[in-house]
Amino acid sequence: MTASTPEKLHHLIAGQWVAGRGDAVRSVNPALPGIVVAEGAAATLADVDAAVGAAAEAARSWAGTPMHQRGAILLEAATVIERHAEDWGLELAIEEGKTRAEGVGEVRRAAQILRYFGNEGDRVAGQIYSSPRAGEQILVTRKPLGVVAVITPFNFPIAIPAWKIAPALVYGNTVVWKPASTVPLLAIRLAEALSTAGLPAGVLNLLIGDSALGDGLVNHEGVDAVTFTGSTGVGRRIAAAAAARGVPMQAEMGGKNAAVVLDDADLDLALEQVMLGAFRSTGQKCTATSRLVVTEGIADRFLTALAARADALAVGDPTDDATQMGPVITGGARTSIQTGIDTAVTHGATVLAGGTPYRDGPLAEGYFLAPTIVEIAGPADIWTEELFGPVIAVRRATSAEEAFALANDSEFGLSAAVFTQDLTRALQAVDHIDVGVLHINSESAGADPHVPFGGAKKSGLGPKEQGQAAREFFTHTTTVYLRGGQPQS
Ligand code: UN1
Repeated sequence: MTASTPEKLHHLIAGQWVAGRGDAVRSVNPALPGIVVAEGAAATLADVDAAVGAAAEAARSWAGTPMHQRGAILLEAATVIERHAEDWGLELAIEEGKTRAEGVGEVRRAAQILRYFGNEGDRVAGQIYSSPRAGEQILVTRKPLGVVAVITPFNFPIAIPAWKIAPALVYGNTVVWKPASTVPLLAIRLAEALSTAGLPAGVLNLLIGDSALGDGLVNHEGVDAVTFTGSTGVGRRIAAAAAARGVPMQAEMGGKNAAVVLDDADLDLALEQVMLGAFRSTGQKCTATSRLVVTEGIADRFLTALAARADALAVGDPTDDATQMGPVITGGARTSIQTGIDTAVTHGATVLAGGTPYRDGPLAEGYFLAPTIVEIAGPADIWTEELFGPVIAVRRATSAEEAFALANDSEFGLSAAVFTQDLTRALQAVDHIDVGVLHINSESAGADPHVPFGGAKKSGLGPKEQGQAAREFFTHTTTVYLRGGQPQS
């Protein structure tokens, strides 16, 4: 790609696009870090005040708007997004670093999520219980929470915001959103789509800035709930802040997701899916495959074939259609992931693929890492700590039982993948592997909009996301004991 003029960053407050007055903020192309993608000035704490105030002011009338009308705006925004899938997908690849095909796919996925929630008005809205008293019914109705703070990560710059903002809005909440400061351009695109679709002023506010701005938002007294996806450290800090203020919070955090390949697996399928799970989006998904457990009967054969595929993966500029894996998001991420690999090697890990930094040429200039596979024989940091990059830590197991135990050997429990053709083994995996999302014979990443998404153990806090699970978080219930005006006996 060629250098072009950086996009100018703006914030959306009370329906107005405004320039910031804070520190300079810019996103760069992680494949060619000399190229600035978007730049401007960050929002300030005064902007947080203004945005929360605008969201609070818009809340009553938005909550009073029929859900079908709220949904119609999401459906229209989905159409706008779909229309821009190719150009916004390219921008996403340039700003975030995933391949163009993945970028376009993600933009389409955002549209699909908006469509799912856009149709929520057609679904069941509450419950009715029978009453032990004559002439009475008990209804459970749902109401919005109020102003929701939405804090989103860099790795899905439009899909994750869509899956938080769409349910927040359709259930009648108003939103103040702070995206990761590395991907502001795609945030602006989503906000533009919703504005173009007719979202009233103040219902969605967008503020771009660093984590201090996020802290200001989360701690703002006008915020009624917080939804967050990102690192475990930040998630726990935000959860503590929300708990201290007594407001509901939902945090999707780390993963250290295992793929388990048993002796009886379809090995070609497992190879393909482990590659996708580990290296798509350069391994920067909380659902990525970062651990691999193989049973002894197929271990040598499988690992040799997997290492050959990893070595053959086309790493390069994500806008080049031949590229299969782009860079990681920042130079800091590249350094910390490489340090994680180096530490494992120092402690005795065997490198099966990759492992060493690119020392010259364009891959050394961009934030690239080689697809890396290391084998370990026992406990190691690379087995327990989320690196959020293109790295698989491998262990061998002597039985399916041991393999499932190794899959569970993590404080996280987001997702796992099990490769077997034996139904009994698959059902044992369902019983024994403690995760929020389990894939049998498919990669560990991926999430459909109509089903619950989220982790077990320390991967998440609060209700799950997506589908009907989203309703649990974005609404509260009022139980109504409903009688007519006649005496009951
Ligand atoms: C996916 O697996 O396609 O931050 C989605 C993340 C997750 C979303 C994963 N919250 O990577």
